[in-house]
Amino acid sequence: MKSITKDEFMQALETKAQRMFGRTMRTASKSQIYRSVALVVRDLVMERWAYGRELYHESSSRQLCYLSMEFLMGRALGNNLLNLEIEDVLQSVCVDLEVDLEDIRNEEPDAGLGNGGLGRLAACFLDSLSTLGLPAHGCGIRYEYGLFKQKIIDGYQIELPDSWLEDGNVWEVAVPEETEVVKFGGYVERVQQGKKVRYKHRGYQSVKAVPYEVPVLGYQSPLVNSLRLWAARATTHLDMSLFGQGKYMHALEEKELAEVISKLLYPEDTHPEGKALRLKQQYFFVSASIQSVVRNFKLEGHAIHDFACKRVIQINDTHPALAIPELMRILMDQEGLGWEEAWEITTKTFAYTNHTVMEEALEKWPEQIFQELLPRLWQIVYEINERFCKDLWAKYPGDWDRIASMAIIGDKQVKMAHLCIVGSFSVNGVAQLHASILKEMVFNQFFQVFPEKFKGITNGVTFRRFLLKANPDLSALITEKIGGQWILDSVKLKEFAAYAKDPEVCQRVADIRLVNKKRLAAYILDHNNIVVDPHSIYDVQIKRLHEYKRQLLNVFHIIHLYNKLLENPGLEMQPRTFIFAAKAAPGYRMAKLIIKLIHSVGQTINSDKRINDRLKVVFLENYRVSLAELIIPATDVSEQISTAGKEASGTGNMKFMLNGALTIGTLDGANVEIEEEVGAENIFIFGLTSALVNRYYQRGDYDPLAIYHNNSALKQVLDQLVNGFFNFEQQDMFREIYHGLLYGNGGMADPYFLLKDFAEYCEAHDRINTNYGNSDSWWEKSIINIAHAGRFSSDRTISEYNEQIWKLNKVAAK
Ligand code: 26V
Repeated sequence: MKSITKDEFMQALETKAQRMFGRTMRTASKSQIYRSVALVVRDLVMERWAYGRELYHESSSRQLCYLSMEFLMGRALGNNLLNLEIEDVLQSVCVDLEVDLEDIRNEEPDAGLGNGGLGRLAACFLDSLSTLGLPAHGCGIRYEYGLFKQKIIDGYQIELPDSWLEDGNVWEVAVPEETEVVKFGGYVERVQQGKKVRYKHRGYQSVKAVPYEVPVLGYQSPLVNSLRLWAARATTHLDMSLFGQGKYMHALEEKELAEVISKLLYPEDTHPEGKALRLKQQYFFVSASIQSVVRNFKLEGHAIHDFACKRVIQINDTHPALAIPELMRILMDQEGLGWEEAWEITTKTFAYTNHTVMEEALEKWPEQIFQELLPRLWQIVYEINERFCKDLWAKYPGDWDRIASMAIIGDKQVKMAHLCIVGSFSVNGVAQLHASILKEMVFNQFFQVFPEKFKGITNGVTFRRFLLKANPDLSALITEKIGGQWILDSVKLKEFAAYAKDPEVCQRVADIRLVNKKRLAAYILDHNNIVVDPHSIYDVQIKRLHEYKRQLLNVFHIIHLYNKLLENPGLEMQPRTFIFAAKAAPGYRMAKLIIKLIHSVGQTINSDKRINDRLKVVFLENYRVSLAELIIPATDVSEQISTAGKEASGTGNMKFMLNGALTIGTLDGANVEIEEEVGAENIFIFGLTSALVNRYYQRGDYDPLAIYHNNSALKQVLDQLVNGFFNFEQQDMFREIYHGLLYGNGGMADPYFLLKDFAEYCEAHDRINTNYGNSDSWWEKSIINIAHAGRFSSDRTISEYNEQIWKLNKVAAK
């Protein structure tokens, strides 16, 4: 592959700055330098893309379309530099120019088109697909505003718009000639044509879907896949003659109404109401994607009957579920197929991944909204349901309860997960435990009918972004010791385990960590004005704020440590820095209150001179991919403490392990498999198992109040929530938390078992404290974690999806 020398890069950079901004490198602003650098890199990316696209089109392989409402891509510059293998070139250019490469990188806004794990997983998958040479493209929405920017004011979360496209996006290319039209509303006319019945959609409103493509490079791979993001545009141009008639404003409003569809990413709220626009978004991107997949398929000259041999479509959770009836519509209404054949093709095309067992997150759409917005799809879903219920009736005659609970339409709602299971040939969970829970509990009735569809494929993360790029010094050390093959063959990392007892290597891992910790300390000082000690244990919990993830349990332990230090100032304890970063959904009151509590506790502890800086609490605002890349390499202890059975997989847990952090966690999601890999002595496991959690739910005999009365340390912590300890002026501020745990706020008390797990959690932390004191064994454990992270590479995950579901052929270089 063609590369670029330092002199060529420098020359290209000067030319870009002159032509784009009328500046030399000496007079260009930071933002202009970033954009000039990005444009030079972009030229190289485009060359690869052109060539990679040819490979894609010439390949006779089946192609994958990965449909997702979210792609949490983060920044592109560093990743592209890495995949082009020109980081060193740019680094030396920067030295000559006397600019800091880090400063330049920080000019790029994150592409934050996702809420959390589900969106980031989609981004890791794209990386691995290109790296493995598998022909695929992602399809999603080009949100003008990504997930909100979080500001913390007086301990409260404030949401600001994330206008990430404001200064343009050098990494995308608009392809207006491949625009599709999406139709909403109206009614369906049944037309008899000879023997055939045709359905004509009439009186609809149409919206244009304009694709923007982003190249996805792989590591040492000639294939460049694409991410296609659809933007909504009004179909009619503004008619200036309306201006004279006083109708101009009305026309403007219509235009706005169409374009609002791709305006913003919905945060995943606890409150599902008022979300008709979200259904619109779903159909918008799904319809455009399926239309374009069928169009390109036909352009290749295939017969429609072969569709499922040549295409496979993965749906990322139920959000793109409308793709199933949409393909049915196209096959029947446009291609003229009958129901049976269309259904056969459809059910051989789709595969569905479930990402959560949380009841409130399983999507259901009110019948009426569905019917009004998508009249033709409603008919099709209705028919799918009728036929499915008929089949169930044949299998379970008279078992109405079972049929009612499995139906796709029921209680005046469309149950999207049921539609996905019935309309796909594959249903997968994202970790082994999660897959078992789907089979044995959440979707058990479906498992009994379609056992062959169910699979478990454990998530993974891209090692290129989260180790090679985020932690270059550790990567270099690993490569020095075992060679560079681990970058593409992650299982090779195991060879690093041979160095777990090597004092020199342990010391170097420790030194690298310290440098990363100092870098984070500087960021914390800069952003939070808090001084933290890089020699303290950095104990980190960064993820969306949810009650089931139990940030609150973490806070309780911190308060407990603080109480112990106050009681016994001579206590032997490693200095600790507890670091949080988390966004709460704007409508999720309890989550926001927990953020406030973290700040109040932090304020009290950080300013208490008595504890002599042995404890610090830091909340970093605006959690996002680029911030994760800074925090993870600096982490000693990774908090993965969800209520067992609730976290489908987790992927942060993998990123931390890969960077040598030790996990304190429950037997939940992929933590179970992390323990399998590293062994019980190299992870700090505590708490209820998911089986025990379920037993409590079933029996209804959980009694948090009894635990409160029996554990004086815990009682003290809980009482401090309501006695003004952390907020003297407003003593009742945190009463809702206290009340919910002891008596329940309307529902079950302490439904996530914080009180039950508290004692064991504290004991696990005590073990961490002792272990960190004995530094040899700490670094040995750390190295063992790194060495056994290979299983959690998204390359392994993608290989499994490909073997078990997609069956794509690797594209070879010419
Ligand atoms: C959404 C909601 C919305 C309403 C309130 C409760 C609730 C709970 C969870 C969710 C998450 C929806 C899907 C999701 O993001 N799942 C995450 O997917 C990751 C990738 O598979 C996985 O690692 C995480 O464990 C899982 O939470």
